[in-house]
Amino acid sequence: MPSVKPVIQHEDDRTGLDLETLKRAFLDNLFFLQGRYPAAATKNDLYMALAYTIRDRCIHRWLYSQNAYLDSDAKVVGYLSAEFLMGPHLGNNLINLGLFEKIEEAMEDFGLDLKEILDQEEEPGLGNGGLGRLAACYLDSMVTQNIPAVGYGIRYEFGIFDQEIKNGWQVEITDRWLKYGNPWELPRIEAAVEVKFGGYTDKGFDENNHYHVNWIPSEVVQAVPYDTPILGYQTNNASILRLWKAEACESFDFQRFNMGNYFGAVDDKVRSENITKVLYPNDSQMAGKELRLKQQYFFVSATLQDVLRYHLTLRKHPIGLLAEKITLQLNDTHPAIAVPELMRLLVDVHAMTWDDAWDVTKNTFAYTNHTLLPEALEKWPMEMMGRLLPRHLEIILEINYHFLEEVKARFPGDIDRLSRMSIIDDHGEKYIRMANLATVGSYAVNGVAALHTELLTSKVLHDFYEMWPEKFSNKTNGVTPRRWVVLNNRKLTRLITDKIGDGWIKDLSQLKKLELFVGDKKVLNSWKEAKLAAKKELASYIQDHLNIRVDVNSIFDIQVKRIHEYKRQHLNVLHIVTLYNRIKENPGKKFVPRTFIFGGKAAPGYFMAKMMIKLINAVGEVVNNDPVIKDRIKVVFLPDFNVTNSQRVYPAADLSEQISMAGKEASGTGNMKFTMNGALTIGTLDGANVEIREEVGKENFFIFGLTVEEVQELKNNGYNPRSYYEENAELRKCLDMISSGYFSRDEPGLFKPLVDALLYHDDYLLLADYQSYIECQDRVSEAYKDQEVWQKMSMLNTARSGKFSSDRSIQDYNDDIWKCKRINVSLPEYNPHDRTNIKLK
Ligand code: 26Q
Repeated sequence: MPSVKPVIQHEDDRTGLDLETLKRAFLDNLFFLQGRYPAAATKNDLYMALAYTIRDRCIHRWLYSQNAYLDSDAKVVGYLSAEFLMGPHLGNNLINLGLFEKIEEAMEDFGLDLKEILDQEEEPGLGNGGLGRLAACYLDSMVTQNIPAVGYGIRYEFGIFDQEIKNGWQVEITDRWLKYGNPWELPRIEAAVEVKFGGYTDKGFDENNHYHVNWIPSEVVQAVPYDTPILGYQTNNASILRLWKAEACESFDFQRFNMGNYFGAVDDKVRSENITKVLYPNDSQMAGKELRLKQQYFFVSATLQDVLRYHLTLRKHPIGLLAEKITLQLNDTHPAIAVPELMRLLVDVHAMTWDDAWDVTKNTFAYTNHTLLPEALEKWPMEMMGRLLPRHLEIILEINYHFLEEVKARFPGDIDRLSRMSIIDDHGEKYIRMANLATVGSYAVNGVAALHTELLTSKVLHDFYEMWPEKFSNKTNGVTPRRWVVLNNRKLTRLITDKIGDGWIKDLSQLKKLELFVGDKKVLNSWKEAKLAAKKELASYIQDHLNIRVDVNSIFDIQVKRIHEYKRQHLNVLHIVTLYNRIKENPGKKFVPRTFIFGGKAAPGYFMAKMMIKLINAVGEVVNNDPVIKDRIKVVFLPDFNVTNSQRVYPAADLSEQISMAGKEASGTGNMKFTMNGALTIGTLDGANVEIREEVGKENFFIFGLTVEEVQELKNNGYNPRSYYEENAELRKCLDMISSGYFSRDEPGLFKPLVDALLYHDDYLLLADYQSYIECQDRVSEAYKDQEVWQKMSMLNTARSGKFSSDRSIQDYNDDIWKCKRINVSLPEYNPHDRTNIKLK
């Protein structure tokens, strides 16, 4: 790198936004924080230096925002989530600060490529998929809309595993995201709190003759908060994500050490730290692991202590005012143990009466449900709860007692209803039903898409809906256009801004203005160019990483999401095999070429999902190398689908696969990212697909398959998958080939269990939806032939995607549930000699 000319300092190095200031700050950080001369800097040094440069600007905004929150005394949202799938911070912060282009230029001046530096960042993969990513999008939108908010979660040392593909199979590799350090977080050792586990409760009367329960734990663990500043787009407001790490209470148990039990002492330390070691890699499946319950209670207890300290000590409010000043949103039932924990704190620690405490508690929490799958609804064995959290079990039983009294009064004599609504499931081994607990303990309950909420209130939580209809509402999910369009699709962003200005980035409904241009051939052509450019980038990534050559003029047909039977990646495979057979039978016929792209992780213990990955790769191996196919079909499995990798996928898609069995996908959010980036959707009437179709117009959406009602009817009448197999020759041929080893020559019986599951159970109705899917795909290919019409449809998809901004979702949450006042944060110039404008309370 060339040396920089000395410049006269007129801006503060840590907060200034001029090109020269930023360059100077970058070099200073490289020298003083990384200890490097530019000539010796590694890529990681360059990344760290730039990250610290940007972090300073984040911290500036965050400290002033905190101050503004305290001054205004406004109601604050705590967003409680066991997962935050943030993705890389640097690029996103550059976008939100409006510095992306300037930093690109600064790096260019040094002879550096910003892209390469951005690629250095190891993303914090602290989530499984949709639910975790939703929490991240919601933080972005809450901050952007100046709603005072804090995200609370767990600082897993190992996030979601990295996926490698070996011989077509998924292999899991430990995610060591902290290996090179994390420049975005600030540990707050002094704000650590203690979390208790186990032991027993002691009951009696205190000196004032008040009944009092004392919990004597058998284990105490430290919770240390790590804070990451979160910026909004074009606002001075900044917030934090506070993640808790478990540490041993004392770094060493000296008593044991003195008694000569060195290993016993170290054991305790290891046991404590285990609590936040690893994220459970399950989605849509409940695994009743004790450590998982410990994780949940650990972060919830630390969070509530933190919240109460803020409320009582920092803001000096009376405890009874908690619900007016703070609202706690539960991201699914994972943090639902917060309900009895708050009761415990109010009654046992703050000496409130049960009734007063219950009043505060049920007005503090709001609960979002993300699933209808019965196997995914959380329930914990009562025995385990009693052993780990004896006081909480007592409180849960008391909550349940009072609640069932209320039900009895409302519905006298309805024994079945009592048993359905009870927080305790006592059919055999007793369980705590966390969804029931969360519903009873919250003032608002919502589903994540219109159809999902409809099914929630009419089925899964119907009894609760009958009791408290006013508690329930729908809040359709959304995704942040800052990361999912502005950052990951620079070309499209420039094109859109060129035509309609940049107001759409903060108000996505303004994309509607694009409709004015659908008749403009020049614009349509630029639209096509932007898509083609993104396809070329993805194609070269595929070439470089997987050594597969794909045709950028083919339809990029993409299904990226967790691998699960209900999401039906294997239905997509049946389409591929169908096309393969058609070409083989008629090699000379004209055919619209397709590139099938898959990505996604399977839960490590989910045998069938792992088999589906192997099947995709096995079919790819045959199809990609068959000379008769002549490159007309390619199948690509992108390994290690995560936020980073996904960002080059959405912009490149022509077709978005959203093909879950109707009634199973609560919402989906990938579907929204594709739509914003101009992909057309082939989808069932499931989750938010219903609303996407409504918005973009049914003529711009490829719909197929059974509806929720038809699924129900078919199942009620005794579904027989074999009859579809027998009656459909094309389908039969596909299944026979897979089953008999056509795609697994070395191991002919390999896929038989997968095909048998379809022939004998087919819980997700692939065979019933096959014909409708194939016909719909034929319409897609036909439509793609007329590129002008296709580009118009693509543009209309983007133009009409405004509803799916997480800004709209957050507005809905705030208007109907949280009712927080927005705060205007001013950002006085930081002056190191005059800090009187920062009050430390
Ligand atoms: C539960 C117990 C023990 C271990 C793990 C879990 C666990 C972890 C993660 C259960 C579920 C999840 C994640 C669920 C999830 O991502 N659901 C998705 O949420 C999205 C956001 O609302 C929706 O769009 C998707 O439809 C839904 O599947």
